[in-house]
Amino acid sequence: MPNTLYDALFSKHAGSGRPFLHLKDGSSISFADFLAMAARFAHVLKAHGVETGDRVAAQLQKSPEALAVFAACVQSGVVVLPLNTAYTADELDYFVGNAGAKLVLCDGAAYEPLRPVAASHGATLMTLNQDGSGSFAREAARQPAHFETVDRGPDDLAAFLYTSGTTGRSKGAMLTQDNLLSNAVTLKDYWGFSEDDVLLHALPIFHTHGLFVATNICLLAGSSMIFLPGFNADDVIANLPKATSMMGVPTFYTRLLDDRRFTGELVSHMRLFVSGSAPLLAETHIAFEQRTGHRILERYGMTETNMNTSNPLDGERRAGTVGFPLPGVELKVTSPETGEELPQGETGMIEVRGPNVFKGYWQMPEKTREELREDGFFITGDLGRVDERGYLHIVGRSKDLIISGGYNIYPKEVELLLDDIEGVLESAVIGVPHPDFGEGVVGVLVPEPGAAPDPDAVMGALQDKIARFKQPKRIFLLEELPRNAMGKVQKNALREQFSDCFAA
Ligand code: MCA
Ligand code: AMP
Repeated sequence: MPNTLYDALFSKHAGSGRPFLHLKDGSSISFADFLAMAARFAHVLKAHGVETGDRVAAQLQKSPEALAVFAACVQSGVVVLPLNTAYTADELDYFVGNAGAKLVLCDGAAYEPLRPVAASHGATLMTLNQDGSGSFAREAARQPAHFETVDRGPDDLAAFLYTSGTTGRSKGAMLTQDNLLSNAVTLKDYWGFSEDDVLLHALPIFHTHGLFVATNICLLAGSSMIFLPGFNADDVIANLPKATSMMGVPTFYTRLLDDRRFTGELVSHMRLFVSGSAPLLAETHIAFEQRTGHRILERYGMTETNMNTSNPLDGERRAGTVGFPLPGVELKVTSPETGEELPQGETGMIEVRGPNVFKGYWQMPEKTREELREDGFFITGDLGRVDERGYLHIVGRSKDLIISGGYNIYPKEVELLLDDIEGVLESAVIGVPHPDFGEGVVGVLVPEPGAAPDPDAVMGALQDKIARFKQPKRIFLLEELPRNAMGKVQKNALREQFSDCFAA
């Protein structure tokens, strides 16, 4: 039976003994073995009553098994909900409830905290550990290595990725099979991926970059991946000689440049370095070229749209730009006030349309209408301009968003929690330059009259509520927040005031 995404990414590798994943311990997993693992997982989903169109939430440490859960969901016609391993049980409670997940997969260490969460939403909870053990794996071991693929078409939902909003409430971006496939097809060609490629994969696999960009391109092209559990400079440097290409967030590249073992000689054989998810400073781009002779290829995307623009593979890769709209993607720059398209060269809101653009936010029609126009253009919240040679420059964001080490933090979500803490009258959360993460989160608090909140106690209060990467790395107390005549907090003034608090 046809299943658009499964057929394109997976089934064509049936029976292939070629290596797909090279693991840190030197072993590898072939395409055929990977597909067999996914098929066994698909049987377990079915055995637990997960049906076509149901949602499965997966908060898993990176492993071949975690990746096979994605494949199993696609093969079963199930919507997968990959979740950042840093999210707390409180955060999971919202995602599982909002998505109506039928099954939750977690690491053994998270089983106890997540038990009440799953129970309260009537979801089954099973474990799958990084070493491949756990209740889900145990059941899978008893299942056959073949699963009858469920019929799914291009417009059927494949994944929900949650993205926080400026109101502090996370929204489930609904991505169809074709959203994912069309983008992978475009990128594979645009970046020239083939069976000869070996991609060094050190990204997490619960976000677009590591899962849909890196992995789907490799599956489509038949490339293999050096599949590292995370970014660690020692492991990356040890494995680069075996790779042809690498994808990363800017922090990967600044960390490599900080390491004296990272030399031009080490990577002279490499074909391609790609950066995205956060702005790559022009100075990093230049330092990288000076050290290695390679120009990093920077591209721009979003959870809701997959990849929109890219610098070229052949042709000039311009530092400080994110390149051209990808084939099939329409891009315009509009007035944030009127929505009218602006003349070429002017700065405004970046809007995009194409097969890559998502279908809306799960059960949030109003939010969807605010950001996705009826004519199909998505209002990105990023401000940019297209230069005289057609390269897009991202010059800022109209949305109040911090990007730290490639992870997004919506200040409103953190401010709502800070405001609830005893002794805190109000708060402002800002991002300021950070030498490692690009931007670092800072919390500015105004105490209630007579109160003096202790920063350690404030941090303690956030501990179980939100992921560590969203928590302020520094807390400052002010008597009042700077406001403009309309009473709006002037975050620019705060960013200025605390701009060097992470200075190395
Ligand atoms: C870890 N910490 C962070 C971050 N990561 N804090 C802020 N921002 C972060 N990104 C915290 C840890 O909890 C720890 O806290 C402390 O910082 C130091 O951790 P460290 O060991 O240095 O971190 P790490 O484990 O080495 O991780 C850093 C990392 C990682 C490798 C840069 O964050 C990462 O893999 N980022 C990639 C994110 C990504 O894939 N984004 C793509 C999203 P403490 O010590 O206080 O406990 S998809 C997307 O954006 C779109 C679609 C796109 O265009 O791609
Ligand atoms: P997310 O919601 O996690 O998908 O993050 C998407 C946001 O990351 C975009 O709206 C941009 O603000 C930012 N982003 C992604 N790639 C780049 C890039 N190359 N340069 C600047 N910002 C980027």
